[in-house]
Amino acid sequence: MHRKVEIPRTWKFLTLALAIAATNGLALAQDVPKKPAPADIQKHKTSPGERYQPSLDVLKEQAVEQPGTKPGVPALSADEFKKANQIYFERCAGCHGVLRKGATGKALTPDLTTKLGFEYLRDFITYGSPAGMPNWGSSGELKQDEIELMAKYLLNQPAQPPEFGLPEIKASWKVLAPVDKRPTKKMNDLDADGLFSVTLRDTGEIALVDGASKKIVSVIKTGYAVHISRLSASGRYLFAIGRDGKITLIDLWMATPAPVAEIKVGSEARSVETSKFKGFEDRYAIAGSYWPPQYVIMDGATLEPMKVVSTRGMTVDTQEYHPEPRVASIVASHYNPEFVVNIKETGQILLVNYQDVKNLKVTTIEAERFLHDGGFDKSGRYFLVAANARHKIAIVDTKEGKLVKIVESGGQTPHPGRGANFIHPKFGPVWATSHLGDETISFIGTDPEKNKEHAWKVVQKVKGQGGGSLFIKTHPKSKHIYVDTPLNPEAEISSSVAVFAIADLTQDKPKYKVLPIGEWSGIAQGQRRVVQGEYNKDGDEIWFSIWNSKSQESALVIVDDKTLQLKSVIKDPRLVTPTGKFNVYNTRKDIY
Ligand code: DHE
Repeated sequence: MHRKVEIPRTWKFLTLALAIAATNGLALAQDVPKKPAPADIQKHKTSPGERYQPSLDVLKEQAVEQPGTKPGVPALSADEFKKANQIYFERCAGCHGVLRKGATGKALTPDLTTKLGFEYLRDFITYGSPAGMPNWGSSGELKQDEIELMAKYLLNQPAQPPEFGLPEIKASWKVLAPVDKRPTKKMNDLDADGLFSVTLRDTGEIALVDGASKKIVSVIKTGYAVHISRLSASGRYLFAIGRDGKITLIDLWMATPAPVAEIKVGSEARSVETSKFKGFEDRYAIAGSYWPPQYVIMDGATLEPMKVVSTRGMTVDTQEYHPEPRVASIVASHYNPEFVVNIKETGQILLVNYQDVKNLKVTTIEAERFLHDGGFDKSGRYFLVAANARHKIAIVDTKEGKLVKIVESGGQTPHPGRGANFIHPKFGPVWATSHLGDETISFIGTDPEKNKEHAWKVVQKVKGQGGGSLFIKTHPKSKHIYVDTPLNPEAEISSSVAVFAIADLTQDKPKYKVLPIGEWSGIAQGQRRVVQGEYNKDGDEIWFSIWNSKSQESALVIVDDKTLQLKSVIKDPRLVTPTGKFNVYNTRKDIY
């Protein structure tokens, strides 16, 4: 059952990027035959790792000024320009950058594209490349006229979406309930720590689900295609961020939890976090944007924007200027009054000290390019983050404010989510990641005190069901590790999870059990992708989302962690496209 993954064109959940494989440093001019032979075309299906690229769905809807056309370059009408922009931001910008100056993919600026010419670009977009560029034309995803339009578009000057500075951010800021009008004590009898905030991706909402009764407490409107939820240190405030950069601040003390403030921090965003260091609990919030490339520090109770900081700067390796390095994951240090901000394209990890926001001190740690997601080790001191397109994990000591090490992850395109921490029977405390590009699950030693010989090394690699994994999960009270595979093209694999018994990891090739979560949901339609396990507060249940399309039925499936049996299924017409789930207690305490 260990299969390398090639994901088919039919994957419609995520709009996909025009992927030139960054990892291979693919150069248009060198690799692409003008008229590829049909045999070649068959070969280049891209891997989930290459296809799991940002889709700038919000920017695609935004009006962008059309640059003038230079002599000798085919002119585009206003309608053509608008359509080309939509295609570009939805499918291409994730790899090639908003400004076409390159991100994980190559630059496509007119100085380069005009050398290649219209016919070359048209054929390249049509047939793609075995090294990773999707064959948009021969796969039928783009029509002939759309391909020709894109070839012309690439010969023209890039569009420049507007910046989003403090005036725009401030104009979007709304306090719906001022602090002095909010409750002074908890006004409901909900077990707040037991709640789950469930992302309802395609309706732009979160559902608050009670952990004990499994009933939906409320469904709250948030930003577009809401991405993640995070909790304030006290557990009172819940922050949800949409892809459109809108943050919704929800007060869990209200009789019925409801939004008390909202703000938009950029045009495209994915991450939000709040201050957790002793003495600063709940005081500040931070959010990072993909566009414009910046982070914003806000007041934790009102979201009042205090400081906007650009992330434009030099790449860690070649030390060249990058005009749009996106902000990927952000975590709040427990050891210092700092946020750990991961800058994707430059590979710099910023420790942003919020003690004095006016005189902001930022420590810039050289890490590795293409930082994406990550989490703390068991002690909460070390932060491990995947440089996914480089197949590496960078480790930071948040106490000393230093890079510890960068290690090969041991597989293709690590994607840990926040990772999973447990005590390995042979190697002591480890942090685990699964991979998008293959079936590898890697365990990295995290205890430099008592298990020094294993610290910061991949101590063991085991094989799961296949590639296309996004999230791995365990809990301090659990004896199991769960690995999802929602992006695996095999329906059977994407609708189930693999579970390893921690005790079995003494074996060289430990076996895993497959839980048919999709089947357990009782839903017959759709691909029933099973995504992101999340434990309840007590650590005796793990919840999975059945992520179908918007028009199909979805569900939450709850597994008894001890017996690995189905415990319950939550179905409700309001549960549309559930993806991430965030238990209040585990999220605020960084338990994973
Ligand atoms: Fe995510 C976390 C970016 C697609 C579900 N996602 C993150 C984080 C980033 C990110 C930077 C870390 C936030 C943090 O910790 O501060 N995600 C991106 C993308 O750029 C990408 C690849 C494409 C895009 O255009 O957004 C992408 N992500 C997805 C999905 O398609 C998923 C599966 C479904 C969805 O809801 O969109 C998805 N991402 C998640 C989830 C987390 C996440 C559930 C939080 C995991 C956790 O345990 O903390």
